[in-house]
Amino acid sequence: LEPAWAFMVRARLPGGVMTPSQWLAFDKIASDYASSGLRITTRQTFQWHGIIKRDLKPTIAAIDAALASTIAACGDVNRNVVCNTNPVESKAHAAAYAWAVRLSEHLKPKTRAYHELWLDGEKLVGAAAEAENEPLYGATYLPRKFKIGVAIPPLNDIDVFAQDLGLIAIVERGELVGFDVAIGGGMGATHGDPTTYPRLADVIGFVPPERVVALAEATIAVQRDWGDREERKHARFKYTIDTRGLAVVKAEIEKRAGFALEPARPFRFDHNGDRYGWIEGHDGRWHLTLQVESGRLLDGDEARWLSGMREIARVHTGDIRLTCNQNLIVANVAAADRARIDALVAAHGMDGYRRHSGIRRHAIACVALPTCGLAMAESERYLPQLLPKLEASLDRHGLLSAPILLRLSGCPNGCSRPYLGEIALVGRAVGRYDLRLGADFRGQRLNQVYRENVDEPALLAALDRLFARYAGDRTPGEHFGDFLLRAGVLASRKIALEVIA
Ligand code: SRM
Ligand code: SF4
Repeated sequence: LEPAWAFMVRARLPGGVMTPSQWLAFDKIASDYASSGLRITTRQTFQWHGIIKRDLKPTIAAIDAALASTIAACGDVNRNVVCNTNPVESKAHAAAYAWAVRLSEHLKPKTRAYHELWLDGEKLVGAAAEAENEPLYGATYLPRKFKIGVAIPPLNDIDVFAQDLGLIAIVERGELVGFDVAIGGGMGATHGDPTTYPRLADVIGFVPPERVVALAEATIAVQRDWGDREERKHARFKYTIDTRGLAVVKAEIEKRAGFALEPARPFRFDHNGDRYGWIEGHDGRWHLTLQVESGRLLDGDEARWLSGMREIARVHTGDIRLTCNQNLIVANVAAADRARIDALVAAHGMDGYRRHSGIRRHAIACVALPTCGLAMAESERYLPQLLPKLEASLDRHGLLSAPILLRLSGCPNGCSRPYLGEIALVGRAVGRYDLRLGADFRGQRLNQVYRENVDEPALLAALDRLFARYAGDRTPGEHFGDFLLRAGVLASRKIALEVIA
């Protein structure tokens, strides 16, 4: 007899887009096999927790039957390709999303072992097994995970500078003309080990769309061959770049791709959050963004997400999108159907975003305890306790509606991209966090440690004092992170946007 081992299963869902029938299939997996509903991740996909070992195969088969997969959602390969969820600015969104899907498909491992193991595919033996060929990843795959994201300015809702390979869509006269290429982003670090650190990607040039797949392949091949295979903590692409030098890595990518990058084109991001409520698209269809605290979809006292979204998916004719801020969008709704969707949202208490404070609207937290084996402190379960205390403090200073980016991570791996929070708590031990401050509102500047290893009373007291100063001394429209630098509370930092010729 073996213990009832429980697992986490993660789907690959490029760009976070799914049909209502896929939603219903994923929801059924949650009720049939998982312990805690559906969980939207910071990379636009779903996780299911608490899947008992004997249910792994039926769970993965059900995901496959819903025309999705778990392959490359984890592992030392290219992960879920994230893509801006902006459905409104122009047709360029559809074009950028199509490239994200193409990259995801092209860079997927080609092995048939996944089918053999999980989907009762034909067992590969003899010559068939020997003929298995992994053209990009080879026999030993990558030294470490690799992440690609596509952003469409002015929205940086995927945190493009946190990606190993960030692609910034350049749109001219409504058409996608190509992508600025940013390399070497990554969040993970280890407490007390200065050889590990969060790093923002550097912009190295521009590619037209038809070259982006070759560019991605060449970039991954450089990391495959040059990445550190001795020390796993030092194996991400960001360290390869810092060890070899940005210009050397750029030249090697160009050599392998067989073309030179063009000079980067100008772009500007406004913010890296989501836009809640209804927005009309360029084609007259409507898109409703709802805020899901920590991305956890359950039937709770205040919001009944599973029941509510089930009812919406049964009548909805458009699609549903997940965001990298752990939220969801009921997308492509005809004007005539808006009232029906609104009624279902209100009936199930899913319209909390309307009442949320500025900081609550911009808060994300990683999973951490109880399921994450690497957690040092609470994160998702702490957020609902912390927010009311921060809100009370902000309210005292007349700042309840001030938009402030808050990010919580239970350890320095940085799954909520905490180093890009204007305020961030990074777990050290149960009840203790590093308080980091001073990122910008656009995902272009890392924050800094303000207080190390503090408990809740200490971090609340420190923040209360800073909120008081911010309330009194901020300039119109000035964000909290920018204020802290201007006021000299933190050392000034450059915006990470190095462009090399
Ligand atoms: Fe993560 C490991 C959860 C996004 C950096 N991450 C983990 C594991 C699998 C723990 C483990 O290895 O045992 C966590 C599972 C917890 C659980 O119980 O579910 C976990 N990571 C998550 C998710 C679910 C956080 C969330 O609350 O949404 C996100 C799933 C994304 C997805 O759908 O693929 C998630 N992880 C991220 C991000 C953010 C991003 O990609 O935009 C990062 C920072 C970006 C980066 O990669 O640099 C991130 N996760 C890590 C790391 C540190 C990697 C490093 O370079 O050092 C680890 C640890 C590791 O890989 O060894 C990690
Ligand atoms: Fe777990 Fe750390 Fe990632 Fe949070 S940041 S989910 S605690 S690995």
